[in-house]
Amino acid sequence: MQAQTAKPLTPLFGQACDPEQAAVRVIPVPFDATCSYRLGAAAGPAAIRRASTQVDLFDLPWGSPWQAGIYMEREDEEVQLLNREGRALVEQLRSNANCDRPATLERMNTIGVEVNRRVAARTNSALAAGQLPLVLGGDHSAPFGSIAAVASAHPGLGLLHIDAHADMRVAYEGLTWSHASIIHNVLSRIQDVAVVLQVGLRDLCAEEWERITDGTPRINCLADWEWTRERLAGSDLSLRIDQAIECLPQDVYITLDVDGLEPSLCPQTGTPVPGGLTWGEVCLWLERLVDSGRRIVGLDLCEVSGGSAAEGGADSWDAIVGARLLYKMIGAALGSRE
Ligand SMILES: [Mn+2]
Repeated sequence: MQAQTAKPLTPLFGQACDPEQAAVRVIPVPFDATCSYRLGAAAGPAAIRRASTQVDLFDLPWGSPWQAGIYMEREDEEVQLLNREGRALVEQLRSNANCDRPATLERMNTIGVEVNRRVAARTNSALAAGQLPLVLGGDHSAPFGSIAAVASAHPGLGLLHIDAHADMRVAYEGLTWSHASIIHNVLSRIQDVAVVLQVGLRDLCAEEWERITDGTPRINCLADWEWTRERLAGSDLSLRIDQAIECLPQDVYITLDVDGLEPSLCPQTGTPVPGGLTWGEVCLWLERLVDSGRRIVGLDLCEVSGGSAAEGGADSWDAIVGARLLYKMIGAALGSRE
């Protein structure tokens, strides 16, 4: 008997393309087990896929990025299973005083390693095919494997990190691969990442701030309060961005946690914080980065909530913004490689 063929999925942005010929490979990671507050990011990739059909294919200033071919892979069923198991384990850790904590944390650690391995493998396959890898989270633990793979291919890589949080917690809630630890993990485990520039930060602990400001040239930051002060003072924000990105090398990976933006653009995200970049500002960051001549060699978009809309229901505002942001990011990345 023949295996049942999987249900065809709506192509991203409604445009079917040859998976082998596409310029961009979108890698969905339906994983949010390490989320520390509100779940929903695991459903983000599917929600963005649905909402993307409503995005106009002509974009200013990036033109028609879809023409280069944007292929979104199927979700990895093993990651779906690991997410289900991981969510239940984290629930036990939080609510059940009798659970075997060391064993549960060890299993969570194994789950994180396996998700990283799978995301790295898909990224490496995109890189081998000459395609731009783009991870679509998932919580912010999702792209670690991809950052590692892109950094191996581009040693000396710069990381532009847009986020409300510094994500430098060491094993947050005991979870080594927590969404709140990704930048710590990058800094301590990926030596090929030479520089990190953090933008939008406004919710962090004293230890994280000390580490950011201890003078190491590897960590750079334009925190949200500095950015907001410049905006309110009427400073030339383009110039401010140009100064900030001077620390970045030629090849840049963008890791974008959607909560770096104003909560009005991501109301259902896992850990929303007041303040943040406006829509126009995040677009300006992308434009200035590309105008500076830097090349975007990998990227991810994380923490977009799939919302409560069931399959077939109305798309959430989070997913609509996510789909549009994704198109902008792809436009910028392709524009940087021309
Ligand atoms: Mn984050």
